[in-house]
Amino acid sequence: MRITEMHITPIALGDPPLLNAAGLHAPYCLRTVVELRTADGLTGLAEVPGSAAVDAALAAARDAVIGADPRNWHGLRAKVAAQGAPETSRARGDKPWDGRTRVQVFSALDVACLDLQGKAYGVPVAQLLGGVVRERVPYSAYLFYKYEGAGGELGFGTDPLAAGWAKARQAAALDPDGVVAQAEAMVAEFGFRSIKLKGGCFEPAQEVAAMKALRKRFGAGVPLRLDPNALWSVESSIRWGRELEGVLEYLEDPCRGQEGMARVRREVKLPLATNMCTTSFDDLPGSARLESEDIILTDHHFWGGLRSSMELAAHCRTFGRGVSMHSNNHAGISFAAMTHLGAAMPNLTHALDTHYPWQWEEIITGGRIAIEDGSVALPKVPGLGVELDRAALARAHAAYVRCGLKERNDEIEMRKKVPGWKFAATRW
Ligand code: GKR
Ligand code: MG
Repeated sequence: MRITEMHITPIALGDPPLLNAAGLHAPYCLRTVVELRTADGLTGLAEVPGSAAVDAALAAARDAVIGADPRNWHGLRAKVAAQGAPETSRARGDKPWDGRTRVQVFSALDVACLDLQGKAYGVPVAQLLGGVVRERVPYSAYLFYKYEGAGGELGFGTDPLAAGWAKARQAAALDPDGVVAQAEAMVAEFGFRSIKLKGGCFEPAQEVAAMKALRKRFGAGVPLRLDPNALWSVESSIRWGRELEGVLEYLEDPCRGQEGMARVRREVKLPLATNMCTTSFDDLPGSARLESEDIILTDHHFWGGLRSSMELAAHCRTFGRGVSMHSNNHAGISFAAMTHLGAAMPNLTHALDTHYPWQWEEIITGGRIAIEDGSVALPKVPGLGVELDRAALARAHAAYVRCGLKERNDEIEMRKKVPGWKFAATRW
């Protein structure tokens, strides 16, 4: 089995004006679709967060990929790794998302090769990851503070005919009442059984009030999480973390760095989760030594693929960490890959994050993947279980060309609303 073609297609999908620690989501989120074709006519798919830099890094790996056997992951991985210096966690940057590119190349190739292998052997990817431990994978409602309006061609406009969750997705949510209304609509539509709020947007007091309002509305049976994306100082994290004891199932990245997180963890009786202080294998010795978190949120796009995420899960088992999953905006190929990983991870301790409800377009055949009772059914067909809708892919690529965005920059978008706004690595 030999890979004979590699196709890299940047796409843009509509995204509402969601607020976060680094500013405001643009009307489009960028993704890149990778297709690997073999001489015997199979196609393996993957999707990664899009940027011109990621696309260039993928293109640079093409020579190593063409001619490779997708069944020999170690061989292909080593060939690509030999093309450049290893990328450590320092290259991640201080934004909520991960700025590295090579980990995403490994991720795209790992997922597409697994899709090819699954198709060749006639088994779902989850089986190649060690077997299916759950047929349905639980996800969490992911709430955002937001301005009114939708994204994409609509920009900040709204569709007056929208109803149900589509209508709620356009509504503003800027205070505790708005957050609770958003949660009610999202939970009613998708049946989520746990709720996360993206924080780091307003003063801690306001975000803590929103969590308490959610608790009051949904009760202790619905686990809650708050993620200020490390915008709080260690002192604020201790002060506001104590306020949230007994309210949250976990507090995610209240402050920056493993030392800071470890201090907060000693002072506050609340589990801490991270996708910011322990983000790659070179962070693991520090995590074990300092005990910086209770739960590590893997993300196959940033940990180098599904197989690497399984390696991380083994570390979590050894060092007594819970494991769950981080997300960014994504489409159906990533959603399928996340679901296979969630289905195969024996020690998954919490429902996974997903931004999927915020998007409405799709690039796979059959349209949007169904989230029911807060979970997604593992596809029972060979590989990832998704195929490209060529017309939809072409539309999403045309949107990429038209929108002119080449990387995610929430600061620029935020300045359109709040002139002069600047990202601060620690704000409160
Ligand atoms: O989509 O705005 C967002 C989030 O802030 C995202 O970029 C983060 O990476 O979801 C993420 C997180 O859990 O930190
Ligand atoms: Mg996070």
